[in-house]
Amino acid sequence: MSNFQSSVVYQIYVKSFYDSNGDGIGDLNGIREKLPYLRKLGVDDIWITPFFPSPMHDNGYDVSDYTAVNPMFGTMEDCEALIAEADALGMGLMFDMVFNHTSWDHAWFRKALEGDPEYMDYYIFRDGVDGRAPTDWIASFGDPAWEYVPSLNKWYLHLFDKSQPDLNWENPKVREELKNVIRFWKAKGVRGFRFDVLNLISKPERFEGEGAGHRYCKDGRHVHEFIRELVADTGIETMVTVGEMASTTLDNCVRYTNPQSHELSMCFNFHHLKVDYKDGDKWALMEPDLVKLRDLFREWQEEMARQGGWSAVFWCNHDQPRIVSRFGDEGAYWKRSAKMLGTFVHLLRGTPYIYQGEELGMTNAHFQSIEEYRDVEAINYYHILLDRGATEEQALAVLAQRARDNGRTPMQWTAGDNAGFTTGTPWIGLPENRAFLNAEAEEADPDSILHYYRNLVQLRKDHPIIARGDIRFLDTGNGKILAYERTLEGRKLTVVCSFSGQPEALRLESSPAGEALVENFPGAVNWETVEPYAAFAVLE
Ligand code: TEU
Ligand code: CA
Repeated sequence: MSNFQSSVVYQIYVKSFYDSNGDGIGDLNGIREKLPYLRKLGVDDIWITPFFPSPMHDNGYDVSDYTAVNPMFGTMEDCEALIAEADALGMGLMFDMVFNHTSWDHAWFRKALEGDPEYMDYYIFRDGVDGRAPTDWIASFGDPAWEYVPSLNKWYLHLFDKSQPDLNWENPKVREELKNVIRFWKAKGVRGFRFDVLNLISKPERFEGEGAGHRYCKDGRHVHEFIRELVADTGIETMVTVGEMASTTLDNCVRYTNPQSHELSMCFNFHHLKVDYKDGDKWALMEPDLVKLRDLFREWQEEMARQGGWSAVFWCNHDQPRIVSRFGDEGAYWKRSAKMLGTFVHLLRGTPYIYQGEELGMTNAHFQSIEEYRDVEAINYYHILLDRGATEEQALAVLAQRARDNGRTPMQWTAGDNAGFTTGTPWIGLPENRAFLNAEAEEADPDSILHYYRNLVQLRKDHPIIARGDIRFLDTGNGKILAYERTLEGRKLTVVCSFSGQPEALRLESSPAGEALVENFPGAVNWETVEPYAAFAVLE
């Protein structure tokens, strides 16, 4: 049992967490000031999104210097102090390594644009075909995935924004440069790393085909070899490492995370967060398919356990809308549904991640105009939807549910101006519910989502069955009720979660006896009729 298998990780989107100097932008010293809050929540590790120098076209996921601190977020001294203070409180920091691509402002890419052949080979430059791009690939943010450089008469690949040229991992010099970045931050005392879109780094031998470019690059031909080499040569196998794996497969995730592979501690996959994508299209709305959600969790949880893999389990991050708005309820059942969603994830097999504000039940942004949006992906797709014939109202209705900005509004600390996030003007707006939805108010309310999340984190430490137990999903006779059982050394934990806003009939093969280990409201336990958004777990 490695530490990370009984840990809980908290994700901080640095730009929106807490602003310590009144410029409207979250920063490293803001995180330092809130370490006691995180300590009280009980989390073990803290993943901080990139705070390295960047032109911020993709809010820091476009890095121009991997071993420095963006002055917008603070200084290297602030960073070193943050590492030391977190460590003194028993929490480890995980920094976010964006190794699939750099910013076009990175010195390596500037030299490539000057025609330096050594640095052109750090990236993926190709000749066009009959004056056109090498392939008709589309990047994740909706643009063509190749950008033409007239001075070189070449095209470069970018699976994301054109300001994010993909690195050529086939080049051993690139791999060595990135290992040096890991060595630099490891020497500073971080406890682990999150690797951005790590399963896209190994590109195909030939570039062909059309459509979403990442489809041709995911889980590429050398990806496992490259990860093993990076881990071995930097000695990070004993650290906490998590790979973000876009559109990956179960077999690959077993390979990425089974200790015998000597690759990563765990990985994120996103299939469960696409059950409300109509025909697989993020920008086409559909009610969540809960039967598909159950089947995905059943397959991934049971197979990862059977094959010795390890998953990061989560609902939210800085790319996703807020889960209580997505799979829960913002109205009468706001508090109860937020607690249900937390219960479902925190009692699963795997390492749970809490995204900033999730522990408060923070909701989507409810922006009313395109001017309120900040994210390159959302703004691109707003115009793409209009080009496809949507009205402004229709396009805004899609963004209101799908834009990544929904997860990037400032953390709500108090009921005061800007929810206590900043004394300045926040870089992005906030929803109206901060009057009651804030850490200070929830600290004072023993029945709050915050107190409930603290208890969920503590349960993992008190009951080994949660961290170490096997898992089996149960047939509930009802597609809106998800249930599973954890077993360890003769003990059994039965977890029942209703994703429905109505009372629902439950038909389990047996009705466990025993007291509720946790329930999201008094009297939630009922083995015949489950109340709206009820969640409970019974330990025998
Ligand atoms: O995200 C990659 C990724 O899969 C998301 O962009 C996702 O595909 C998209 O948001 C769903 O519509 C990582 C980072 O988490 C993200 O913030 C960056 O924009 C992206 O990589 C490029 O670095
Ligand atoms: Ca600031």
